[in-house]
Amino acid sequence: MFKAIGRFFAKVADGLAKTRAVIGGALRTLIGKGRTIDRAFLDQLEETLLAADIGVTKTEAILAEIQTRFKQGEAADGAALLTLIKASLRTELSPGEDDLPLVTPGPTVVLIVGVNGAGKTTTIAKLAKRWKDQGKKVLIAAGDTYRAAAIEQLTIWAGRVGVDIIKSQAGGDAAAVAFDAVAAAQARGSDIVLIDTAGRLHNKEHLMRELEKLNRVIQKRIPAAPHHVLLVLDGTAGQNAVQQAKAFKDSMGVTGLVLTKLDGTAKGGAILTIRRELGLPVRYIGVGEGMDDLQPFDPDAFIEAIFGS
Ligand SMILES: Nc1nc2c(ncn2[C@@H]2O[C@H](COP(=O)(O)OP(=O)(O)OP(=O)(O)O)[C@@H](O)[C@H]2O)c(=O)[nH]1
Ligand SMILES: [Mg+2]
Repeated sequence: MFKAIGRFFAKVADGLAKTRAVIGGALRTLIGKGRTIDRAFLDQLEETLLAADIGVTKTEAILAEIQTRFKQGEAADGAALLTLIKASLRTELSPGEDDLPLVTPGPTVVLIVGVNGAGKTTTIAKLAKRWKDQGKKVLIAAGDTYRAAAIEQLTIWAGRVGVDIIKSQAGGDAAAVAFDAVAAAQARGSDIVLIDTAGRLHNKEHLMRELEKLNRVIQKRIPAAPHHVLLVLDGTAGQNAVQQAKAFKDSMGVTGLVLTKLDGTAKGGAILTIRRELGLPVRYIGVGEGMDDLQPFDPDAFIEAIFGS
Protein backbone atom coordinates (compact mmCIF):
# COMPACT_ATOMS: atom_id res chain seq x y z
CA MET A 1 0.00 0.00 0.00
CA PHE A 2 2.68 2.41 1.09
CA LYS A 3 4.92 1.32 -1.74
CA ALA A 4 2.13 1.85 -4.26
CA ILE A 5 1.59 5.39 -3.03
CA GLY A 6 5.33 5.94 -3.18
CA ARG A 7 5.46 4.91 -6.82
CA PHE A 8 2.43 6.98 -7.67
CA PHE A 9 3.91 9.88 -5.84
CA ALA A 10 7.25 9.80 -7.64
CA LYS A 11 5.67 9.65 -11.07
CA VAL A 12 2.96 12.14 -10.35
CA ALA A 13 5.23 14.49 -8.50
CA ASP A 14 7.36 14.50 -11.62
CA GLY A 15 4.41 14.98 -13.93
CA LEU A 16 2.96 17.74 -11.80
CA ALA A 17 6.22 19.65 -11.43
CA LYS A 18 4.85 22.68 -13.28
CA THR A 19 1.70 22.88 -11.20
CA ARG A 20 3.76 22.43 -8.06
CA ALA A 21 6.13 25.20 -9.11
CA VAL A 22 3.20 27.59 -9.45
CA ILE A 23 0.93 26.67 -6.61
CA GLY A 24 3.24 24.95 -4.11
CA GLY A 25 6.11 27.36 -4.68
CA ALA A 26 3.94 30.45 -4.57
CA LEU A 27 2.07 29.29 -1.50
CA ARG A 28 5.21 28.49 0.41
CA THR A 29 6.65 31.89 -0.44
CA LEU A 30 3.40 33.61 0.43
CA ILE A 31 2.70 31.79 3.67
CA GLY A 32 6.22 31.09 4.86
CA LYS A 33 6.36 30.20 8.54
CA GLY A 34 3.34 32.33 9.26
CA ARG A 35 1.33 35.29 8.08
CA THR A 36 -0.88 37.97 9.43
CA ILE A 37 -4.39 37.50 8.12
CA ASP A 38 -5.05 40.80 6.41
CA ARG A 39 -6.52 41.99 3.13
CA ALA A 40 -3.19 41.98 1.31
CA PHE A 41 -2.55 38.36 2.29
CA LEU A 42 -6.03 37.22 1.26
CA ASP A 43 -5.71 38.99 -2.09
CA GLN A 44 -2.37 37.34 -2.80
CA LEU A 45 -3.69 33.95 -1.76
CA GLU A 46 -6.70 34.37 -4.03
CA GLU A 47 -4.46 35.23 -6.95
CA THR A 48 -2.26 32.18 -6.34
CA LEU A 49 -5.15 29.74 -6.13
CA LEU A 50 -6.81 31.16 -9.23
CA ALA A 51 -3.53 30.96 -11.16
CA ALA A 52 -3.49 27.21 -10.59
CA ASP A 53 -7.07 26.90 -11.88
CA ILE A 54 -8.50 25.94 -8.51
CA GLY A 55 -11.61 27.83 -9.62
CA VAL A 56 -13.42 30.86 -8.26
CA THR A 57 -15.94 28.97 -6.10
CA LYS A 58 -13.35 26.90 -4.30
CA THR A 59 -10.95 29.80 -3.94
CA GLU A 60 -13.65 31.91 -2.32
CA ALA A 61 -14.55 29.03 -0.02
CA ILE A 62 -10.95 28.67 1.11
CA LEU A 63 -10.64 32.39 1.80
CA ALA A 64 -13.88 32.28 3.80
CA GLU A 65 -12.66 29.29 5.80
CA ILE A 66 -9.46 31.11 6.66
CA GLN A 67 -11.36 34.18 7.75
CA THR A 68 -13.64 32.10 9.94
CA ARG A 69 -10.81 30.17 11.48
CA PHE A 70 -8.38 33.04 12.04
CA LYS A 71 -9.17 36.50 13.28
CA GLN A 72 -8.43 39.56 11.21
CA GLY A 73 -4.96 40.81 12.11
CA GLU A 74 -4.04 37.52 13.79
CA ALA A 75 -0.71 35.93 12.89
CA ALA A 76 -1.47 32.46 11.59
CA ASP A 77 0.98 29.62 11.67
CA GLY A 78 2.16 28.69 8.13
CA ALA A 79 1.73 24.95 8.66
CA ALA A 80 -1.82 25.43 9.95
CA LEU A 81 -2.71 27.53 6.91
CA LEU A 82 -1.32 24.96 4.51
CA THR A 83 -3.14 22.13 6.28
CA LEU A 84 -6.39 24.02 6.05
CA ILE A 85 -5.96 24.68 2.33
CA LYS A 86 -5.00 21.07 1.58
CA ALA A 87 -7.91 19.68 3.59
CA SER A 88 -10.33 22.01 1.87
CA LEU A 89 -9.12 20.93 -1.56
CA ARG A 90 -9.18 17.27 -0.59
CA THR A 91 -12.91 17.41 0.17
CA GLU A 92 -13.51 18.11 -3.53
CA LEU A 93 -12.11 14.78 -4.58
CA SER A 94 -13.59 11.32 -4.35
CA PRO A 95 -12.10 8.66 -2.12
CA GLY A 96 -8.92 7.10 -3.48
CA GLU A 97 -9.53 5.44 -6.80
CA ASP A 98 -8.14 2.11 -7.82
CA ASP A 99 -7.95 0.53 -11.23
CA LEU A 100 -11.30 0.19 -12.95
CA PRO A 101 -13.20 -2.81 -11.62
CA LEU A 102 -13.35 -5.65 -14.12
CA VAL A 103 -16.36 -7.86 -14.63
CA THR A 104 -16.25 -11.64 -14.35
CA PRO A 105 -16.69 -13.45 -16.53
CA GLY A 106 -15.06 -11.06 -18.97
CA PRO A 107 -14.57 -9.36 -21.20
CA THR A 108 -14.88 -5.96 -19.60
CA VAL A 109 -15.67 -3.50 -22.36
CA VAL A 110 -14.15 -0.04 -22.00
CA LEU A 111 -15.14 2.66 -24.45
CA ILE A 112 -12.78 5.62 -24.76
CA VAL A 113 -14.33 8.90 -25.90
CA GLY A 114 -13.28 12.53 -26.13
CA VAL A 115 -12.64 15.35 -28.57
CA ASN A 116 -9.83 15.09 -31.07
CA GLY A 117 -6.37 15.49 -29.69
CA ALA A 118 -7.41 14.92 -26.07
CA GLY A 119 -5.20 11.85 -25.81
CA LYS A 120 -7.64 8.96 -26.37
CA THR A 121 -5.39 6.76 -28.47
CA THR A 122 -2.37 7.29 -26.23
CA THR A 123 -4.49 6.54 -23.16
CA ILE A 124 -5.61 3.26 -24.72
CA ALA A 125 -1.97 2.27 -25.21
CA LYS A 126 -1.21 3.19 -21.60
CA LEU A 127 -4.21 1.30 -20.21
CA ALA A 128 -3.44 -1.72 -22.38
CA LYS A 129 0.15 -1.71 -21.08
CA ARG A 130 -0.98 -1.34 -17.49
CA TRP A 131 -3.41 -4.25 -17.64
CA LYS A 132 -1.07 -6.42 -19.67
CA ASP A 133 1.59 -5.90 -17.01
CA GLN A 134 -0.96 -7.12 -14.47
CA GLY A 135 -1.29 -10.35 -16.44
CA LYS A 136 -4.57 -9.48 -18.10
CA LYS A 137 -5.42 -10.44 -21.66
CA VAL A 138 -6.17 -7.21 -23.49
CA LEU A 139 -7.66 -6.58 -26.92
CA ILE A 140 -7.87 -3.15 -28.50
CA ALA A 141 -10.21 -1.99 -31.24
CA ALA A 142 -9.50 0.75 -33.76
CA GLY A 143 -12.95 2.30 -33.57
CA ASP A 144 -11.67 5.61 -34.95
CA THR A 145 -12.19 4.60 -38.56
CA TYR A 146 -12.48 8.18 -39.73
CA ARG A 147 -8.78 8.65 -40.45
CA ALA A 148 -6.30 6.11 -41.81
CA ALA A 149 -3.62 7.66 -39.59
CA ALA A 150 -5.70 6.90 -36.49
CA ILE A 151 -5.78 3.19 -37.34
CA GLU A 152 -2.04 3.21 -38.06
CA GLN A 153 -1.28 4.99 -34.80
CA LEU A 154 -3.21 2.42 -32.76
CA THR A 155 -1.64 -0.45 -34.71
CA ILE A 156 1.82 0.85 -33.82
CA TRP A 157 0.85 1.09 -30.16
CA ALA A 158 -0.58 -2.45 -30.21
CA GLY A 159 2.75 -3.68 -31.52
CA ARG A 160 4.76 -1.80 -28.91
CA VAL A 161 2.58 -2.91 -26.02
CA GLY A 162 2.21 -6.44 -27.40
CA VAL A 163 -1.59 -6.77 -27.51
CA ASP A 164 -3.96 -7.83 -30.29
CA ILE A 165 -5.87 -5.27 -32.32
CA ILE A 166 -9.11 -5.48 -34.29
CA LYS A 167 -9.37 -2.96 -37.12
CA SER A 168 -10.96 -2.22 -40.48
CA GLN A 169 -10.06 -0.16 -43.52
CA ALA A 170 -10.17 3.59 -43.10
CA GLY A 171 -13.72 4.77 -43.68
CA GLY A 172 -15.13 1.50 -42.38
CA ASP A 173 -18.04 1.27 -39.97
CA ALA A 174 -16.85 2.00 -36.43
CA ALA A 175 -19.77 0.12 -34.88
CA ALA A 176 -18.89 -2.97 -36.91
CA VAL A 177 -15.31 -2.82 -35.65
CA ALA A 178 -16.53 -2.53 -32.06
CA PHE A 179 -18.93 -5.45 -32.57
CA ASP A 180 -16.18 -7.62 -34.09
CA ALA A 181 -13.82 -6.70 -31.27
CA VAL A 182 -16.29 -7.69 -28.56
CA ALA A 183 -17.03 -10.94 -30.40
CA ALA A 184 -13.31 -11.66 -30.79
CA ALA A 185 -12.70 -10.91 -27.12
CA GLN A 186 -15.43 -13.37 -26.14
CA ALA A 187 -14.06 -16.02 -28.48
CA ARG A 188 -10.46 -15.54 -27.31
CA GLY A 189 -11.22 -15.22 -23.62
CA SER A 190 -9.88 -11.68 -23.35
CA ASP A 191 -10.28 -9.94 -20.01
CA ILE A 192 -10.57 -6.43 -21.41
CA VAL A 193 -11.54 -4.80 -24.71
CA LEU A 194 -10.50 -1.17 -25.14
CA ILE A 195 -12.33 0.62 -27.93
CA ASP A 196 -10.87 3.75 -29.51
CA THR A 197 -13.30 6.24 -31.04
CA ALA A 198 -13.17 9.24 -33.33
CA GLY A 199 -12.85 12.66 -31.76
CA ARG A 200 -14.22 14.54 -34.71
CA LEU A 201 -16.69 13.71 -37.45
CA HIS A 202 -18.59 16.08 -39.74
CA ASN A 203 -20.13 17.79 -36.75
CA LYS A 204 -20.86 17.26 -33.09
CA GLU A 205 -24.32 15.76 -33.59
CA HIS A 206 -22.93 13.27 -36.07
CA LEU A 207 -20.20 12.32 -33.64
CA MET A 208 -22.64 11.78 -30.78
CA ARG A 209 -24.95 9.71 -33.02
CA GLU A 210 -22.04 7.54 -34.09
CA LEU A 211 -20.97 6.99 -30.51
CA GLU A 212 -24.51 6.14 -29.43
CA LYS A 213 -24.72 3.63 -32.29
CA LEU A 214 -21.48 2.10 -31.09
CA ASN A 215 -23.02 1.60 -27.66
CA ARG A 216 -26.11 -0.06 -29.10
CA VAL A 217 -24.15 -2.42 -31.31
CA ILE A 218 -21.87 -3.51 -28.47
CA GLN A 219 -24.95 -4.24 -26.38
CA LYS A 220 -26.12 -6.73 -28.97
CA ARG A 221 -23.27 -8.97 -27.82
CA ILE A 222 -23.06 -7.97 -24.17
CA PRO A 223 -26.17 -6.22 -22.85
CA ALA A 224 -24.38 -4.69 -19.85
CA ALA A 225 -21.56 -3.29 -22.01
CA PRO A 226 -19.80 -0.95 -22.30
CA HIS A 227 -18.99 -1.44 -18.63
CA HIS A 228 -16.97 1.73 -18.51
CA VAL A 229 -17.10 4.82 -20.70
CA LEU A 230 -14.01 6.88 -20.03
CA LEU A 231 -13.99 10.45 -21.19
CA VAL A 232 -10.48 11.62 -21.97
CA LEU A 233 -9.92 15.31 -21.33
CA ASP A 234 -6.93 17.44 -22.12
CA GLY A 235 -5.81 18.69 -18.72
CA THR A 236 -4.44 21.84 -20.30
CA ALA A 237 -7.77 22.83 -21.87
CA GLY A 238 -9.23 24.46 -18.75
CA GLN A 239 -12.82 25.62 -18.99
CA ASN A 240 -13.04 24.35 -22.56
CA ALA A 241 -12.55 20.82 -21.32
CA VAL A 242 -15.49 21.22 -18.96
CA GLN A 243 -17.78 22.35 -21.77
CA GLN A 244 -16.72 19.46 -23.98
CA ALA A 245 -17.19 17.04 -21.15
CA LYS A 246 -20.77 18.16 -20.60
CA ALA A 247 -21.70 17.35 -24.19
CA PHE A 248 -20.27 13.83 -23.89
CA LYS A 249 -21.71 13.24 -20.47
CA ASP A 250 -25.23 14.01 -21.66
CA SER A 251 -25.31 11.58 -24.55
CA MET A 252 -22.73 8.94 -23.71
CA GLY A 253 -23.29 7.83 -20.14
CA VAL A 254 -19.71 8.62 -19.23
CA THR A 255 -18.65 6.75 -16.07
CA GLY A 256 -15.27 8.29 -15.39
CA LEU A 257 -12.61 10.71 -16.53
CA VAL A 258 -9.03 10.50 -17.65
CA LEU A 259 -7.12 13.75 -17.47
CA THR A 260 -4.13 13.87 -19.79
CA LYS A 261 -1.12 16.12 -20.32
CA LEU A 262 -0.85 17.15 -16.70
CA ASP A 263 2.91 17.11 -17.22
CA GLY A 264 2.56 20.00 -19.66
CA THR A 265 0.58 22.39 -17.51
CA ALA A 266 0.87 24.51 -14.41
CA LYS A 267 -2.90 24.32 -14.09
CA GLY A 268 -3.20 20.87 -12.58
CA GLY A 269 -5.68 22.41 -10.15
CA ALA A 270 -8.18 22.15 -13.02
CA ILE A 271 -8.80 18.57 -11.85
CA LEU A 272 -10.71 20.03 -8.93
CA THR A 273 -12.83 22.28 -11.10
CA ILE A 274 -13.60 19.53 -13.59
CA ARG A 275 -14.38 17.04 -10.84
CA ARG A 276 -16.76 19.47 -9.18
CA GLU A 277 -18.54 20.65 -12.30
CA LEU A 278 -19.05 17.22 -13.77
CA GLY A 279 -19.52 15.12 -10.66
CA LEU A 280 -17.61 12.27 -12.27
CA PRO A 281 -14.65 10.45 -10.73
CA VAL A 282 -11.20 11.09 -12.16
CA ARG A 283 -9.99 7.54 -12.77
CA TYR A 284 -6.57 8.05 -14.31
CA ILE A 285 -4.20 10.85 -15.06
CA GLY A 286 -1.74 11.09 -17.94
CA VAL A 287 1.63 12.59 -17.12
CA GLY A 288 3.60 12.03 -20.33
CA GLU A 289 3.57 10.61 -23.84
CA GLY A 290 5.04 7.21 -23.04
CA MET A 291 3.06 4.04 -22.40
CA ASP A 292 3.99 4.01 -18.72
CA ASP A 293 2.92 7.61 -18.14
CA LEU A 294 -0.51 6.84 -16.71
CA GLN A 295 -1.56 6.39 -13.10
CA PRO A 296 -4.81 5.69 -11.32
CA PHE A 297 -5.75 8.98 -9.74
CA ASP A 298 -4.87 9.06 -6.05
CA PRO A 299 -6.34 12.22 -4.50
CA ASP A 300 -4.09 12.19 -1.41
CA ALA A 301 -0.94 11.79 -3.45
CA PHE A 302 -2.23 14.40 -5.89
CA ILE A 303 -2.71 16.99 -3.16
CA GLU A 304 0.72 16.17 -1.74
CA ALA A 305 2.23 16.40 -5.21
CA ILE A 306 0.92 19.86 -5.94
CA PHE A 307 2.01 21.20 -2.55
CA GLY A 308 5.15 19.13 -2.03
CA SER A 309 8.54 20.74 -1.80
N1 LIG B 1 2.72 15.43 -22.62
C1 LIG B 1 1.70 14.60 -22.79
N2 LIG B 1 1.24 14.38 -24.03
C2 LIG B 1 0.21 13.55 -24.19
C3 LIG B 1 -0.42 12.89 -23.11
N3 LIG B 1 -1.42 12.13 -23.59
C4 LIG B 1 -1.42 12.31 -24.94
N4 LIG B 1 -0.44 13.16 -25.31
C5 LIG B 1 -0.11 13.63 -26.65
O1 LIG B 1 -1.22 14.32 -27.21
C6 LIG B 1 -1.30 14.13 -28.62
C7 LIG B 1 -2.68 13.62 -28.99
O2 LIG B 1 -2.85 12.34 -28.42
P1 LIG B 1 -3.77 11.22 -29.09
O3 LIG B 1 -3.74 10.05 -28.16
O4 LIG B 1 -3.43 11.00 -30.49
O5 LIG B 1 -5.17 11.95 -28.99
P2 LIG B 1 -6.58 11.47 -29.55
O6 LIG B 1 -7.61 11.91 -28.57
O7 LIG B 1 -6.55 10.04 -29.88
O8 LIG B 1 -6.71 12.35 -30.86
P3 LIG B 1 -7.61 12.07 -32.18
O9 LIG B 1 -7.38 10.67 -32.58
O10 LIG B 1 -7.12 13.09 -33.15
O11 LIG B 1 -9.03 12.32 -31.80
C8 LIG B 1 -0.18 13.16 -28.96
O12 LIG B 1 0.92 13.90 -29.44
C9 LIG B 1 0.15 12.51 -27.64
O13 LIG B 1 1.48 12.06 -27.55
C10 LIG B 1 0.08 13.15 -21.77
O14 LIG B 1 -0.39 12.66 -20.74
N5 LIG B 1 1.15 14.01 -21.70
MG1 LIG C 1 -6.92 9.02 -31.61
